[in-house]
Amino acid sequence: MASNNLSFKRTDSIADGMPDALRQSRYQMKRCFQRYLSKGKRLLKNQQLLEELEKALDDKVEKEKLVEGFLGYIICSTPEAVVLPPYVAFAVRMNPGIWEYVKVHSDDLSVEGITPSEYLKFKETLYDENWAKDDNSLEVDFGALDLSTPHLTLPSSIGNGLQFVSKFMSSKLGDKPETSMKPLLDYLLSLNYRGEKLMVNDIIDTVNKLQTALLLAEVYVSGLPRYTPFPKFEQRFQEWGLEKGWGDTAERCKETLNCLSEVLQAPDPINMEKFFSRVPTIFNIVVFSIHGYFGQEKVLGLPDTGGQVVYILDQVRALEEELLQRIKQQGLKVTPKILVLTRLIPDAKGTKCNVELEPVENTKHCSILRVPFKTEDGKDLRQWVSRFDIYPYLERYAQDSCAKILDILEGKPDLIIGNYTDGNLVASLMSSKLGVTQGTIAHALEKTKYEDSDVKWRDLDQKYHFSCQFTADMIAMNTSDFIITSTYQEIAGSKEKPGQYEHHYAFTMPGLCRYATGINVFDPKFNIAAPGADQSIYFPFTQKQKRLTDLHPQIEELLYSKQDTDEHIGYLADRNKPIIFSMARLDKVKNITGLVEWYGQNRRLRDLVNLVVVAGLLEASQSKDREEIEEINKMHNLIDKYQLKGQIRWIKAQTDRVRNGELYRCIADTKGAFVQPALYEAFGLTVIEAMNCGLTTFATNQGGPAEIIVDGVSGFHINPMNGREASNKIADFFQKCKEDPSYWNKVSTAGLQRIYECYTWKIYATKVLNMGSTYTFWKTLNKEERAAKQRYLQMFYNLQFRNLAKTVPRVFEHPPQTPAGA
Ligand code: UDP
Ligand code: LCN
Repeated sequence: MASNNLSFKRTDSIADGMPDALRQSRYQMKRCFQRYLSKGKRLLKNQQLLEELEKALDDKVEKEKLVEGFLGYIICSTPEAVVLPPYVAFAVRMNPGIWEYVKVHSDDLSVEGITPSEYLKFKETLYDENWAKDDNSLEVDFGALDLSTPHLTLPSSIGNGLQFVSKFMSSKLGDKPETSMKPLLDYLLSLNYRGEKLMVNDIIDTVNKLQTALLLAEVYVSGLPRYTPFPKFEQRFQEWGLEKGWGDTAERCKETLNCLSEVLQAPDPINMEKFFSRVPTIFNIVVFSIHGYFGQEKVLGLPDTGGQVVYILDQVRALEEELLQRIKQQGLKVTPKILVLTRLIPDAKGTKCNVELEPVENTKHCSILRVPFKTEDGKDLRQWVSRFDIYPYLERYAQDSCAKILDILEGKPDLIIGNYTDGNLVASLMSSKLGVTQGTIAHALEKTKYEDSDVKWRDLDQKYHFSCQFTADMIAMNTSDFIITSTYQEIAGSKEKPGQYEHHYAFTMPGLCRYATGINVFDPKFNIAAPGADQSIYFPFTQKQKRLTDLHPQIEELLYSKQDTDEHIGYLADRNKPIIFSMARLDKVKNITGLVEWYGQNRRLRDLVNLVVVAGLLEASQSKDREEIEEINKMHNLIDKYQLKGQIRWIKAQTDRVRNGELYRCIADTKGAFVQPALYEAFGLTVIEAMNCGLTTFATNQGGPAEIIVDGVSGFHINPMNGREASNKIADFFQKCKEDPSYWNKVSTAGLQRIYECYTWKIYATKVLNMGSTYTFWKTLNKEERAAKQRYLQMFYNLQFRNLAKTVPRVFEHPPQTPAGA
């Protein structure tokens, strides 16, 4: 719409630039505002704002000028506006993360900049006027407690918190080394493993002494053969005040000593980051993933149980590997431990979710620890609980799991990582109590999945308990020392669309709480660390010697047998055609039925390829999940309506990951493609699984996949809102492959390259452990302000969250609801 070559400066504030622009098009804009006001009080979304603007302009040339100019640009950049005659209040998003609020008087077109809080009050008036007008309505401003935290300023840097923190620390600590480096010395002095000192001991009590010791030690180790093991010179180190942890060999020690000397002399971000990647801070980690069925087999596809489980099992394996390597290089003999805390479900539905302690396969030091929820009278709660109804159990769960963890680890963990709202809240409670560094991960933030779920919270609360969920999310985001996200878009979206976290910047739940600042995406706590896929399972189809040929007869049956069974329906009459394949939970948002419909409607695509989908259950009578039942019925109707039998195979959810890996490869053998058609996907593990197998991938442009794939290079984006366009794009690809078979290989290879460069667990684990050690130091730098914020958060938890959690019925009093889908 609006051109990028506008004459005004983008840095000008809207409140400054808008009056002139309105004056220049006064006549048209008055008409436009009349249209905005014509239906009285209301919330206008971007599309409506633009439509009304277009309708208000009749002269074609004028229209183009205006739409291409500053006003057009502002309106294009306004996700929503509140009409409260005679005013229209605009929430303008000029760039990712950057919002400005203005109100315009529709009579004289005067413009006034307003605060987020004022804007939110405007908005609340539409839903709860008395509350909006009440001066004493609950308003929370977490930003007011972050005043001395430095913030990033460039939208392009959002998500690079770690680098920013290293840069900031370099300049801050560089001021007057003797005093400004004292916190770093204190941090080093605090390092220990079970009470045994690491890196430095109490002989070193000033920065000067530290510098001297480093110098002496470096000269000494430089004279030793490179591979001299640390114990050979440990005693000399201790005499200088240095303990173990610098390295396993003379050479490694020398590098670490030199790195710290450089930092002390004149800090620079590169040495700073390098030093923190070597400091022995993290040995024991606790990961919370509470809801759903957390297990290693037969769980995927059960209610509330999807990618989060896969992510965490792979994550802890990768963290263990990285920890072991680091501990060895640090010259320590420490055994790390990683505990995944989940709920123990006595009625485990044939899974191992009723087992208290279970080792994680292919690891030596990772276990799943299951702690039960308690009923009000202290008994173990037997049944699964939907993630939407989980809130009354969490506080007690935090206490019970804390006791178990301290017992098993024989002390505190060094890092606590939460997952999703429930895990993050419990992680916050525990990290505050124990004073341990905390990281949070969201997988999906529920607020963004449902339009206007904040202002309309009352309508949805009985079913989803968003009052609890959004409050818990706010507490966790603000308590956490760092936030791990899978993509940039998860934090700050794109030029066109706000990100999931960005949606929590300023928002309101009328009648409950107004968040004047919820979370600011320019906070340096945000970090992108994308997950990978287990490369021992998801490897390229071309690695012939590794292929699981034993499984081929089963996969052959799964794909091509002609009979319907309990496991699959439909068949593929022409097996010479490539297969387009999809696999997901049978939730609405995954849009598997959308894909079947696109395929049904596109004759050209049907002629070119077959369709295979792995999704959910095959019979509505077998499912207890409301959404899944609807989707199952829809699938059957579509297969009949478009007479797809002979071209489609619908296979029920598959829980064997190893076989699924081979299945992706067998689809690649047909020179087919993976299609991920979701209406919205937070990240999309299946996308990287398919790409790891060398299978060309088409994935939704709504959410994480848009960032994983470079469109037209390493795969393709499809727009799930435009099925015809999407199915034609897939058909064009297969047409082109027919004409030039090398094209398929080109895209497949580029997909693999993209994965190896950006989406591996090794990259992930390195980043996350660096976050652990750096933020553990970072949080010591402005202790007082943090302590004040912590107090505020504790009060908020106590006065707000606890009361909300009490309003959620406990499931043993009321039968559990089936979930609406994860
Ligand atoms: N999955 C599976 N069987 C199924 C459906 C999905 O094993 O029938 C796996 C899939 O391979 C992936 C995970 O479940 O590892 C789904 O993760 P994704 O991020 O795609 O979606 P989520 O379910 O977390 O929304
Ligand atoms: C949950 C989701 O919905 C997916 O988009 C992610 O890939 C998965 O969790 C793992 O983070």
